[in-house]
Amino acid sequence: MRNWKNLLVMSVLILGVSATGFVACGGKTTTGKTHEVTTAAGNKYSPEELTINKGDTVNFTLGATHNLIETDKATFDAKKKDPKSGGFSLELGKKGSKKFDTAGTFWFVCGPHVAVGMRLKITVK
Ligand SMILES: [Cu+2]
Repeated sequence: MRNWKNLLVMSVLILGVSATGFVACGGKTTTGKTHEVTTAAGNKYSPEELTINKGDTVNFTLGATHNLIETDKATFDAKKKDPKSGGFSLELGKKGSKKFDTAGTFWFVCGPHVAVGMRLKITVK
């Protein structure tokens, strides 16, 4: 009788752990790959250009003196920092991520260093 009880407790524990594992797995909706963008010496993003697939996510890790502002191509080309309306941005030294669900080209600049060319271009295929 005591052994049977232990078996029951064990079964419940095992089922509980399996159920938790299933939920953790099922809750993950990321289907694409994850890419990393950091900042590097010489006031640069690393990499400065990135090509990814629709559904991929980019993790950004910024050094303390760098931020990230999404802009449009004209602003990017002119080395200006006017933000794109509704665009993505990160403050100085922050971490963040963005999932890219639509194909196109996405333009980002660093506010303090865009004048010296600190820019990031992400192409989503
Ligand atoms: Cu910078």
